[in-house]
Amino acid sequence: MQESDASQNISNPQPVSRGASWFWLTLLAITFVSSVALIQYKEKKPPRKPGIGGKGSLPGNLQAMIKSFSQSYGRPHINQTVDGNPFTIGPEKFESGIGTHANSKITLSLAGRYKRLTGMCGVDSEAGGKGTLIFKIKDRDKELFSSPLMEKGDPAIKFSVSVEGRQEVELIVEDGGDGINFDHADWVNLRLE
Ligand SMILES: [Ca+2]
Repeated sequence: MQESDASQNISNPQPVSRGASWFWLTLLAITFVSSVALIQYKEKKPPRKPGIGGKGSLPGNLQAMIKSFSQSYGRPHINQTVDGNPFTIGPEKFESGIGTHANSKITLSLAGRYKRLTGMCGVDSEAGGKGTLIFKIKDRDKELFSSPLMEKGDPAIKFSVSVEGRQEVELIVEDGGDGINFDHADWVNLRLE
């Protein structure tokens, strides 16, 4: 009886075997697709110049247009203040932007592809003392925007400047004439159109 049962199992193995094959093939396919998706996700990390901190990306991949930067304290952060915190300017919170510190110059390479740069700027509240700043947007010697002297607690100021035909613009933060102590500066809600 035992021999007969065994031969029966061997002579007709297809239904069980085929089902198992499909299961393993499906599992293999899911694993492969998941691995490829994971690799692509990792490779899609937003392009950013080495030395810039922060997290995520800016609208239009603007962080990839940062050609060079310099500042007197710390380093620029994407979507964070210079100290790595969420943005707070006066009474408002912001999620998107570049956190920096006077004296600061961030050069954006636009390659003549955009008409307008809009956004807001202000002194971040994270510093212990009262920062004082002036924000400017320039194309070398040509000044496109200048804020009044801004202090910690002041609401953010909006700007909208024509950048039509310009190859580069510089986001500049000056110390307001009294040194750079507590001069935590935020460029927020930046958009290129
Ligand atoms: Ca200052």
